[in-house]
Amino acid sequence: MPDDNKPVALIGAIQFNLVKRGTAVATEQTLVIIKPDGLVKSLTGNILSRLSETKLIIIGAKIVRVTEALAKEHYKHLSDKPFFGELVEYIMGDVHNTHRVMALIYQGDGAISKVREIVGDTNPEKANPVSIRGAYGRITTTGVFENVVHASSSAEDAEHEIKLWFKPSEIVGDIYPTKDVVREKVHEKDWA
Ligand code: IDP
Ligand code: MG
Repeated sequence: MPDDNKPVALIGAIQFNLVKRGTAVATEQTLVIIKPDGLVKSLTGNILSRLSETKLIIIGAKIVRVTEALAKEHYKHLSDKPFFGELVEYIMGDVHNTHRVMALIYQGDGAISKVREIVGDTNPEKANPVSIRGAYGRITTTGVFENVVHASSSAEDAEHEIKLWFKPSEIVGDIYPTKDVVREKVHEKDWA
């Protein structure tokens, strides 16, 4: 019996798997962020359940307090937009008075498009009503799309975003090349 999930080819860093009807689908990783509105609306469990329909696996997950620097880097492709300032405040949690987001990495065949499909269109009013954004997103009076979740939109974006949000040690598995670094005089909190 052939194993459908057995890797059949390695092309560069991308591993292709044989899936039914012989189609090649890349094993991908994608970054998902449950934005502050998703957390304050108590949608975390619902969103995770919806995403579990993909049968992808979670290889990293954490609650993050988003700094201004992280927010600006994450949305740097929109820095010339009139809503950029409000977008940064939104992802930092200033708008919803909660300074938390949940960041997750999903992995599996076609992960990027599978997650985007369930997440829905950027504009919550144009998104499929049964998608997460279509069901729970809204447009604010000032025009920002409060769309509950972020999901990477390409393999290039996913790699950049995963490296921005996660350290190698926070991810189960080796997804990108790493290097050993020795850091001296690093001050961090430990349990007292
Ligand atoms: P995406 O989140 O679907 O990948 P991007 O274009 O990368 O869409 O935009 C990032 C975020 O910026 C969106 O999720 C949304 O919150 C906000 N946004 C994008 N375009 C607009 C817009 O035209 N008006 C208001 N907010 C927007
Ligand atoms: Mg995007």
